[in-house]
Amino acid sequence: MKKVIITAALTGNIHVPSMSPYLPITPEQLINEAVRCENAGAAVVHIHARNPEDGKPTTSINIYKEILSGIKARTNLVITPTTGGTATMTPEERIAVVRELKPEMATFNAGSFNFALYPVINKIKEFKYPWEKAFLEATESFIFSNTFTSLKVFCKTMDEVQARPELEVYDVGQITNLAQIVGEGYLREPLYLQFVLGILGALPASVDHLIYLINTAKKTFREFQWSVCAAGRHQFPMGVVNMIMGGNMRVGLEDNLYISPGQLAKSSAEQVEKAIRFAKELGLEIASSNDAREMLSLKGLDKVNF
Ligand code: KMH
Ligand code: ZN
Repeated sequence: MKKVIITAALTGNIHVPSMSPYLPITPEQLINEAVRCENAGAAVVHIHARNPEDGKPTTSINIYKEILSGIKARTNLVITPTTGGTATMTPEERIAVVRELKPEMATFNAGSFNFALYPVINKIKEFKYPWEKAFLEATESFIFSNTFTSLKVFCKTMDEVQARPELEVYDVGQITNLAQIVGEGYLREPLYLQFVLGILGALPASVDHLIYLINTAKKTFREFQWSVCAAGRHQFPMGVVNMIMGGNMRVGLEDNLYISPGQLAKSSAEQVEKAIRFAKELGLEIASSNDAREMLSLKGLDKVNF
């Protein structure tokens, strides 16, 4: 029986600290959260770094190294750092975390699109840090750029360090992007797709959209595995349907700050526990991190550079 890989995305670079007191910011908080998520049954953690002083997303390789080596020292988790970078970074700068730290897996965003967060500004009563409001406002004119040129830069670097790309697909056209670079020999099957639903600027979260993405991928690729992550209240409905469809599930405070309507999650581990309860009720088995390594043909934690 296929086992289900549960990924925990711990903090992201979307939510600002004023949205939840439980959003982990410092390396220590992120490492402790990873330990909780492993104990709850997660196989993979997805990592963004933040400035420990004020929670502002950072691309500091030193802070990434501190977080990743701290998680490696206390868990056996597969660690997937982001290559999302920031609005002003070049592809080379965004992929530096992979070139330097040589992780087993890293994110790979499969196309360009508006990535807007500004509508949440009205929901935040008081901003804790001066950077937060401007950061959210800036997304009104933000295009998340992932051109074919930058996708190929990412492919080359991930190949060089044997990091598996976790292919973030936010819309159906990005499946065609991936097919194009597979066709040009930059990317090889079997692929690991992460369908990302509910981002303003890309595909809204709904069952028919999820099924449309899965079926389009089945028509396009011979061999792939997939997972889903969905923003906010869509996280569990999309995840459970996806597990029934034979896919995997991502949870975590990066994608959703709540454990149930109106109730903030105190930890991504609470969402991992809830996802595993659903999976078990569906009669599904949970993949350990070593199962995930086997299922995704990862190089192993002994071959990373942190
Ligand atoms: N933030 C999510 C919507 C990445 O980190 O590269 C998708 C994501 C992408 O996690
Ligand atoms: Zn991310």
